[in-house]
Amino acid sequence: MAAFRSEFQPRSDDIPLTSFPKTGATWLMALCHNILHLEEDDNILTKMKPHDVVPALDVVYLADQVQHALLDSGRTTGRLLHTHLPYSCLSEAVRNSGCKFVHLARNPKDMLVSMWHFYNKIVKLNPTMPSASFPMEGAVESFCSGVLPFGPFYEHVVGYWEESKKRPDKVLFLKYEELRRDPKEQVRKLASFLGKLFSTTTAADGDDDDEVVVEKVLWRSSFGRLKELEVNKNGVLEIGKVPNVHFFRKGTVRDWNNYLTPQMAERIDQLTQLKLQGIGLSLDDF
Ligand code: PAP
Repeated sequence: MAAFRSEFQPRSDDIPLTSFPKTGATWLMALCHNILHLEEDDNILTKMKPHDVVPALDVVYLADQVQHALLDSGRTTGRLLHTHLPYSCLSEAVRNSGCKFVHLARNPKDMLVSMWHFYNKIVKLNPTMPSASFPMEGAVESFCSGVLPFGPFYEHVVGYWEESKKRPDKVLFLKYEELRRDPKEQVRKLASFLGKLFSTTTAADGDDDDEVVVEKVLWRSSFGRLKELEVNKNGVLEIGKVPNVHFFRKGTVRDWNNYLTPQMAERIDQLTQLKLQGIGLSLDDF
């Protein structure tokens, strides 16, 4: 992380996408890419996983040798980049860059269940890690104690929320559940924030109807479509070599209901209420 903070030089037209782990970065990356590059016939997301199209700054700067080449992905302007770092940990250069940030938040119970599945899969891949699975009781305990990768969760989400209130023209705060509930409206909001006016955009097939364009963005970014692509069924991440398939599990809301006991859910809900009290932010799952 130190290398990212000291070496990364942002450009003012970079677009950092930010999220706590397992809150839907894959979806956000695909949506932003498809909004900005809808005119391109050759949709790169059919050949590369979203995380390889939108480089993760945390990972690029973690590699033994910083892989600067990955940062450009062939684009000199409007680079989509991603980080899991909390806002307070970003360098002054990034915070003062004038970049537009898009943050995606998610209900903490669904995030935790997603993370629990992911880490249990990763543990099985790594022979140096203990083979025992990571129990849910331990995951809930870690979450409530604020001990998670890039954690604690609430301070992370509140940091971006507060920045979005201070600088709404520069920080857009989206929620996974709202994207699920009202995808067209949320995509329009995202596109407008990114400066892409659909009414004047012409999709590759020449159809410039706003509704059709929004549907095309949503379809190209959809869980069902991405999950079935060969690259996501069989490929691995460029850095880290994690199988892409592990980033497409279920893609739903309230899956926590299948994994958390009522006591676990209650404990997290109480903490959420306490931590988000009085700041105008809810992370409801509807
Ligand atoms: P990351 O933090 O490792 O980058 P991230 O993409 O943020 O992962 O989160 C993965 C979650 O997003 C998974 O949720 P689940 O475990 O509850 O299923 C994954 O299924 C979900 N996801 C991935 N792609 C999409 C998509 N296109 N639409 C909706 N959800 C998606």
